[in-house]
Amino acid sequence: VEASIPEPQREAWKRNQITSFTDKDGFEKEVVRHVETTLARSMFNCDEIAAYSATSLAFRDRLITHWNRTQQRQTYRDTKRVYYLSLEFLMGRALDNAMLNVGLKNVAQDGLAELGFRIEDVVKQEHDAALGNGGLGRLAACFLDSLATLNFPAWGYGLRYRYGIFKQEIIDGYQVEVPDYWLDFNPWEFPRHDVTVDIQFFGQVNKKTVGGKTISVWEAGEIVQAVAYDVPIPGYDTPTTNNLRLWSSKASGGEFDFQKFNSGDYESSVADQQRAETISAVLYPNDNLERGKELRLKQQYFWVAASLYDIVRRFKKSRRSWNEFPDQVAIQLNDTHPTLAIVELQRILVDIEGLEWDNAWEIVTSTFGYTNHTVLPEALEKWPVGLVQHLLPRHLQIIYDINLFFLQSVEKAFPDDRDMLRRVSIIEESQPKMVRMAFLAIVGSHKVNGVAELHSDLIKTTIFKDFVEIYGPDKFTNVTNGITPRRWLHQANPRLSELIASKCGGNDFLKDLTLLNQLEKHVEDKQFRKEWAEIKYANKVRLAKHIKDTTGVVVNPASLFDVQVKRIHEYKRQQLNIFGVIHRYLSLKAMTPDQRKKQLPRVSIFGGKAAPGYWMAKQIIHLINSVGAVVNKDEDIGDLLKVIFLEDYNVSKAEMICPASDISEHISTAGTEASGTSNMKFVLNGGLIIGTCDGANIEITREIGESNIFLFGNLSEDVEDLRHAHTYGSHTIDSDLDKVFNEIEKGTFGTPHDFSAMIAAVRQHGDYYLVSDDFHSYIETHQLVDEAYRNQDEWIAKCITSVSRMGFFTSDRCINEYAEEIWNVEPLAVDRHSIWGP
Ligand code: H53
Repeated sequence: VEASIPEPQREAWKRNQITSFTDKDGFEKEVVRHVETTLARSMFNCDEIAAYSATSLAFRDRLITHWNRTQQRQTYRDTKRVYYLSLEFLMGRALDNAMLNVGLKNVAQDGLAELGFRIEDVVKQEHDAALGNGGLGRLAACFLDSLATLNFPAWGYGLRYRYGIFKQEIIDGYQVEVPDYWLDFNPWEFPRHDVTVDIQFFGQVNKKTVGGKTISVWEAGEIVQAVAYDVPIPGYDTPTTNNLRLWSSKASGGEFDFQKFNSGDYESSVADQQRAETISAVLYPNDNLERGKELRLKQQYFWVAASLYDIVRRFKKSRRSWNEFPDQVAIQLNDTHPTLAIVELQRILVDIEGLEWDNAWEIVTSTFGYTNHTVLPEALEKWPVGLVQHLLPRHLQIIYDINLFFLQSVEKAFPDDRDMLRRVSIIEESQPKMVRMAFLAIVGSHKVNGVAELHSDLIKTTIFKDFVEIYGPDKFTNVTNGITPRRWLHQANPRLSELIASKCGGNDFLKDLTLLNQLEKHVEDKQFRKEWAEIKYANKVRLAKHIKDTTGVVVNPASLFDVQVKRIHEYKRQQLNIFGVIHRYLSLKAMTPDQRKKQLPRVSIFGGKAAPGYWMAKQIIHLINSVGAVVNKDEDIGDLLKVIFLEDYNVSKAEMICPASDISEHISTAGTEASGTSNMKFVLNGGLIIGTCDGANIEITREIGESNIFLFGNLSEDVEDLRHAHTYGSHTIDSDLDKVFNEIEKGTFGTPHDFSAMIAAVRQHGDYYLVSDDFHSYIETHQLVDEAYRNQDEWIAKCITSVSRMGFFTSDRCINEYAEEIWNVEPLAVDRHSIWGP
């Protein structure tokens, strides 16, 4: 690296190298400097927000010097890089994570205390970076943490939405959406006004002959500028600080079109600007649902084109031949949202760089990997051919050519199966015709993976079956999801993390999670169990306080806390949970006071957002709140049952909720939840789970043992037959569930009409999600939970044993699997003692 700077200058740069603070005094100096200069305030006018801002700036300065060195090192070594393309990065808060990852939280805590602040209060000032909906976006964030921690040269590419996922308010029991304007003050991003890309839309394609060769030229109808914003991603206990580059849209040619402006057309000039800015204005708030909106397609192309331009520009600096592109670049498609990248790279190589089609296609397919995250039909992306034609005329031509060559090869290999061509065509011959993005992603990638074993098997036998025949099974693989133990244990549950460290030989388990297995030999240790239980209790007290503060309901932390927090969706079956709660309520009501005294007190806690246009999900939220309103004030019941809906579930709330659960619910209809990742978070924090044989629940069971999990319900292989029977046979509803429905219809929980569609979905419309089929097993299993919880000693032993066997579910393991099986990349060794500092 050094040799790239001429001798005389090098000395001056070295002499003046920035040195980051390492102790309390150094930290305090930086905070005061930022308060007084960057924020232009004085110590007499320093509130918690200012303390947060200054602390963040102090850590940001530190990260960015590490960032610079990491980028310099990666450029100099010029090894293969990974690019993770995701429309969502659900990062949550950055400060606490940054302090812990660089190992200076204690320093900051002491420094802030001397300056008059409690670090917990300071950390809470930060607004979540909520650029995602749910599991898919949070997975991307965990992967960034692991990529940096493992020292992989890796970049994330996404969109810098002005509005992240909406804030949820509950008013009269209903969800109300409030915009999430989060960019007021964001010290974690660096605008790069010098890194811009012009992105074209609309227009037409013309043929031109250049040097005897006919090429296609796409004349743009509209140009929008992409501006880069960089977010540093610190690894844990390593100087590696990677980059997350988010693109923001702007009218091209600066603030206004001056020509229009000067000719008096002020309004239209402003309108152009606003139209351009609309592209990155807002995150689409749907999880596992695609609605085919033109602006969404514009977002996808805008982001993909800017990212590829950037990647290609970086590659070209190394002056290698194009055939080396896949040796230098691996691009992972997080779901089908970035699939246009395949088409865009083919366009760059053929139309702009002049490569032959076949040569270009070989490069393209060797570069991309595609991760599928769902089998739900409503979540699989399809775009109307007419829309693609209008917005991206050249891309549609390329898609048709890709499809043509693909279908030709299929026809050759399967000459007797005419229907095969219709089934696998990238273009669905429907009215209107549609581009099937998942098929395009498969054809344009060298590897396709699912996110848990069952899910990866299912895609091979259902939605992608034909492609397994065409390409053979090796193109399809599994990488079971994981979570970063840094955020989800060390940061979210510091006391448990510390207790674990005391039994596992220090903090190394945070980098090698399999070291948790050392806990198992302490399971019988009475004192250890006691401390474990105390920590759980303290975490429950904290959550109880939050519940009191936000809902006014007082819950007893000695109750069993039963938690279901995730996006509200029929397939995730919050309706099953609330019907079960009603069943419990009715059972308690039917008891004598003496019988009631023997019951175990329980708090049912729900949280999660419904997509604004998902009416049924909103009804489910309303039912939960309506049940809570009745149960929580019923004096017969008291502490025996409380029903809570926590407003605005997000990453920072998850960090408080996961450590406080006794049992959490992962109860999707078998075969519908691709993986789930909160199941891992809850178990890692010493909670048990009740769940179906679905997604990663199955592998969690295999790892922690069947006796440490509460499984119930039908299996995925039986779902199809059951659904068929509902529609074509006689469909009888479980009798206990029927009683629950009757009670709702009596008006016990408010106007019955409000909930009639939820009941009809089960009784009249075929019970697609098998709520009735699984109800009995669900109720019975909850009784087993109650019994097990009564024996606290054994319960704690189960929790400890489970945690000790969770090593597999770290996202570090995922990233190593991707690196080896899909990306073929290696970590970059870090020289901590280089003259340039780490
Ligand atoms: O992705 C998670 C899985 C989870 C799955 C989720 C997901 C989304 O959040 C959005 C769209 C989509 O296709 C899938 O539902 O099961 O754990 C990460 O893989």
